[in-house]
Amino acid sequence: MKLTKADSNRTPAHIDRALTLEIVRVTEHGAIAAAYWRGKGDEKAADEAAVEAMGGELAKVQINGRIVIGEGERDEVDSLYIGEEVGAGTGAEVDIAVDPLEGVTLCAKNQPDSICVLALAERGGLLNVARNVYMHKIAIGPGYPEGLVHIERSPTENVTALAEAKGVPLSEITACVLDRPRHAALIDELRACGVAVKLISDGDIAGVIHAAQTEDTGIDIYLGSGGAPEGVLAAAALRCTGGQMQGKLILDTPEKRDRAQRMGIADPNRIYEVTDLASGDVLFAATGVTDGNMLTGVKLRRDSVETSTIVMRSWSQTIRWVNARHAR
Ligand code: VTB
Repeated sequence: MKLTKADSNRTPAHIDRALTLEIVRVTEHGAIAAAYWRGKGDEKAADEAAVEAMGGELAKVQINGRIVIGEGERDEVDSLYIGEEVGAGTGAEVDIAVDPLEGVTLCAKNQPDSICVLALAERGGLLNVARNVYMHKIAIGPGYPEGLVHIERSPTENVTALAEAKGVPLSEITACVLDRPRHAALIDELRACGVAVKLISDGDIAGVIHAAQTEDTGIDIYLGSGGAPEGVLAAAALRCTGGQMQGKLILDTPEKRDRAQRMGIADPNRIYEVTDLASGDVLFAATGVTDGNMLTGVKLRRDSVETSTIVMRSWSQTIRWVNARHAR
């Protein structure tokens, strides 16, 4: 499927492209710090290490940055909290979403696809959501007609439409789903259609991105609910790779609805398209912590450390894989 620059996800360049390499440094540092905690069974220590390293590196970047998706609220965490001003304080006003260690459990168990993630957008470009909010998500890759799938249609209707558009039988469609009891009915329905289900134990930012890179991953569609912050970060990536995504927040308590309202969400039942979740010019970077489908994990060598990062820009729709060797 050819991705053209006319793709609707492309928007004017408002962000200095030199920041592309700057954000790579930030996710590289976060991933390296977390890598020392791979397989140690200590999720908290791994996460804290990534947060501290990312925060330190972010402080050097020439931006007036504001965290809109972070580690938690100001009174819960010391660093990378929602509303924190970050960056060197010179340069463009930008909003930043971070997930310093996406897949903390994967890292603590040294399992695949734990990554350090950051998205940077024009001020106001990223949907603001609290850490504890979940989101229903659906995503497919580029090259399909707009609206081919819809979050409020049944899984059967969506995979049937997708198989028809792709020109393959349902048995050749693969759906990626988080392996959770809440998805039991979804998984049963997909299997009843003959669809192959790739179950992931964690990490649905990577899950959504995989659905947009079908030729490499074999995954055609992402379905199910997961963290809303992860949904916004995944949308930022999809703005750069092309592809369609919809999200619907799960605001199931009065507290979550109140908090969402204070964060600017007027309609709790709104269906967000990818450009509502991440709008304007967007940069996205992710560095592998553990080896995964998308990225190689950090390699700790005797004299050096190697990292593997994917970094992308919505304006140019450039996707770069940056392999770096850092002196120890
Ligand atoms: C979701 C998913 C994340 O954790 O937030 C999940 O979006 C938590 O879901 O990618 P549960 O509360 O059901 O465990 C991740 O998988 C991060 O690890």
